[in-house]
Amino acid sequence: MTSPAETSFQFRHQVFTFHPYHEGMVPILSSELREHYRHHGWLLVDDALEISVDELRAEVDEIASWDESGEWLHHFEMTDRGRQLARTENFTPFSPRLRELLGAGTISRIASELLGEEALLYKEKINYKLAGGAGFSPHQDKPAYPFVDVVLSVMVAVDDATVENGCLYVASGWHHDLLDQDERGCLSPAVVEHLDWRPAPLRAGQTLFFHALTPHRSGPNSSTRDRRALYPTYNGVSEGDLRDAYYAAKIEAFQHPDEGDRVRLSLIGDFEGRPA
Ligand SMILES: O=C(O)CCC(=O)C(=O)O
Repeated sequence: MTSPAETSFQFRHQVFTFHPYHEGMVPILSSELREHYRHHGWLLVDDALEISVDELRAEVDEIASWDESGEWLHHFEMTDRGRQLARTENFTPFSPRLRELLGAGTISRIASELLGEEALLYKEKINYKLAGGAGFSPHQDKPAYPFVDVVLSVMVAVDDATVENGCLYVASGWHHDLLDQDERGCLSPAVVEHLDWRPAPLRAGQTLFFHALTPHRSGPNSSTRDRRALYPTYNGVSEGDLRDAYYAAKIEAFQHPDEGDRVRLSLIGDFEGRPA
């Protein structure tokens, strides 16, 4: 394992254009920004969103209001404030706006540049982390993603993400290998202790691109305001369109009810919320 490198979240990139991705076209990201991602395993971008934060919030509010009869997947957690929505996934088939935003917009174009080939949407989720909502144990995303080798995780901040309301903490420069895991598929205590964790606060509308091997964690929302975030995940076209296979595997794995003290949101046991 190599040691973590410089970790400040100081890189910004203004993006105003919208184009589908074709190999050989003029890149959005400078070589310096691509090199930053390669070195640190993450890249923060200011203006990858083609819609305003208010429009994004309206879409997220709409999805949160959907009932439980559809093919989208709502997941709930029990909090001191009662039963709350923790996550919705598989919503792009039913939200044309977010389907276009995540499937054909600047976010997917930047994802293509970071993957080095056309990016396909592997899965998508909204983590609500409403006031009182739980955090996520230290983990790498990759063990939760079957059928695929190279994956890019993305967080689009719907609300400001702060230390108080449960922003991500990231360990820079550790995105080359799968690290030692515990029985839940999260990072083992020895690895957690060893890594240099830095908070990654985001303003609403900012986008954090991070390698699916980049170690990250987040605390609970101890504030009185919600901290929602949209998480599209991409793989390169050379590995195929795996979205249907991913959701089929997830639905199959979720046939069994939750056991133990944590509600399951993922194929690994990273979420610390209680069963609802
Ligand atoms: O939204 C968060 O606070 C962390 C989410 C996360 O790490 C995950 O969903 O894998």
